[in-house]
Amino acid sequence: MKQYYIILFLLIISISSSAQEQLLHNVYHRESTSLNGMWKYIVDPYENGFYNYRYEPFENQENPGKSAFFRNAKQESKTELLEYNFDKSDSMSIPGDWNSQKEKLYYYEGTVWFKKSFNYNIKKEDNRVFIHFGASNYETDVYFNGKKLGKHIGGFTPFNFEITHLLKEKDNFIVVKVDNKRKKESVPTLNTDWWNYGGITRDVKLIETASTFVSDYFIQLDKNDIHKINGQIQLNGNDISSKEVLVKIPELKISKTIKSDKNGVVNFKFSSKKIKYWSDESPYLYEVLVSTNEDKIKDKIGFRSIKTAGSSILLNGKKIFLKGISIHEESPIRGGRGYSKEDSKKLLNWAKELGCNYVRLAHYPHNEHMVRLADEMGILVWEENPVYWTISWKNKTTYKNAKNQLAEVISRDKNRASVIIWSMANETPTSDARNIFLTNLANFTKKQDPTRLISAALEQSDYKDSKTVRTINDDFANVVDVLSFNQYIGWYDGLPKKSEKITWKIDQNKPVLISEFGAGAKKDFHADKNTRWSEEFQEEVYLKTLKMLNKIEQLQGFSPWILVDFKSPRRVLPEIQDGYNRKGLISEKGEKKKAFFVLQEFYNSKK
Ligand code: GCB
Repeated sequence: MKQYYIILFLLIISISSSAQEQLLHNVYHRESTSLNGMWKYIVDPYENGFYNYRYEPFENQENPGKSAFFRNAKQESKTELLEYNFDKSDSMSIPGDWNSQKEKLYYYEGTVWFKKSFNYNIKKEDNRVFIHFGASNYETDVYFNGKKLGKHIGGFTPFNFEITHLLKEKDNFIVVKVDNKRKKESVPTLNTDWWNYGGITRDVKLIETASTFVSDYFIQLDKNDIHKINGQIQLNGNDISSKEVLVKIPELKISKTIKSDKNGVVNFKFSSKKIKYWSDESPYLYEVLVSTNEDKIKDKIGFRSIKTAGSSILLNGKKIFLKGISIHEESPIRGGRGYSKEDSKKLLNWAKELGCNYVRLAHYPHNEHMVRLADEMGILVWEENPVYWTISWKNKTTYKNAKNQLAEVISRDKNRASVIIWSMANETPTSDARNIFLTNLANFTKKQDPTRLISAALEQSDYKDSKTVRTINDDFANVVDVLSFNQYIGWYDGLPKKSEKITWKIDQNKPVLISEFGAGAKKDFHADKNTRWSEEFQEEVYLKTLKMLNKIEQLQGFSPWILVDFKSPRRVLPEIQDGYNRKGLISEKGEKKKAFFVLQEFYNSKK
């Protein structure tokens, strides 16, 4: 008999949004069935599936979860009035944004309804089944077999719902409403410099678990003792108290059975003098197994420490210079939103070829393949919350939303050794309200994950009245562990030679990481180094900027803007931009520009 379990435990490590259930960790190593493939869709710009003709939602207290399109309605009699039919509608590929799949939806921002049908045979009678979305942009309402499961807000983080109690063997159907309308109070807000790809943009899976199972764990090196591994495990189900949980790291000869507390939580500390530490030079991953009598989950986890000391960044106690590049999540293979392992591999291979040991994943959480591959390839990672430019700093719902998106990415990636920095925001104008907002986010992050560093891409300004000295004058600089800022001298700010005159006076005794610099260039447009948009101009900006920034005493790394040209509706200059931000070192067709080799040489010669 299938059972309906109410999830009632305290959320200790990862916190999911109020609207949906606790996130299942490590979905790529669980028993699962992919729902990727062709999904039916209905474009609904006026949201007739959601609101009646008085613009009142069909869904209300008497009718929770009701909408006009929530059923997989079929015309059953000649007289029935039905004004939609999923099965006769067009299909598109999921995962995948609608803008790059359907020409008519290229600029579309609004609601699209999706439907997928499937049969399912449960593997064991008391097992449970969840539906898991890697991401969907931006607001997502999920209905299953005619019942609403819940809603998720945020375009770049995972969410899941339990469907055990509604699942049948035949003819299940899932209906999903996805709305990517930009809104002032959203995170991000109305204005960004990237394409607002809509749709179910990452993998969709059914995950089958035992009735009580290991839903989450956080296993990392102790921040202050590199011979200790700390862990916390969370069980989920109605039999979570005093349960025996076995944790094994076979290669370290660790194997220990520990009993859970009444909340289904297991805490442990292991000591070992034999740990091979994960690093960019030697990205060693250990097989870690967590099991109960009914459940077993496996992961590959690297152990490393990351700290700052004065202006240094220390990886496993050793100073490291971060040779990085910024990356947007666009597919270098198909164009549009990236989601696959192949997309990630191509991007990270280019970063490696450039000489990078570090990437900034801008400006929102990228898909899980990216960080898992970074773990394998030995690439350090900066992950970022989409608090970008202007946000409604005083709006409580906006804060809750930003915090929830951050909680979800921390929950997903907390066991990835590659991830060393959580970035709170990008280029946000200073004000009291903004400082409070970001400081609260930073405090929350430290609580969720005390093992990693906090940063944000800040802005620079003139030092006092000087026209040639620059500084960072921002109260949030006191909160971050790593002081990062974007600067565009030579592009938005004068011509390349301006950087010869600029010096930097940075008073904070913290590591400085330049989160952005760059210039636009159209691949194969050649001219002299003073001609905008030429590869030579971009090359000159790189040469001059690297020289200027390299003199900053606290400098510990760079992530120039950006690896590949990317789509942005702000970039409309015909024959040059044609809808692309051209600051890539590589064109969208995969061709390297001259500046690629300047940075490559710099990184190859940098110790
Ligand atoms: C920035 C932003 C980035 C833009 C870039 C640009 O400072 O952080 O999102 O794309 O400048 O190209 O203007």
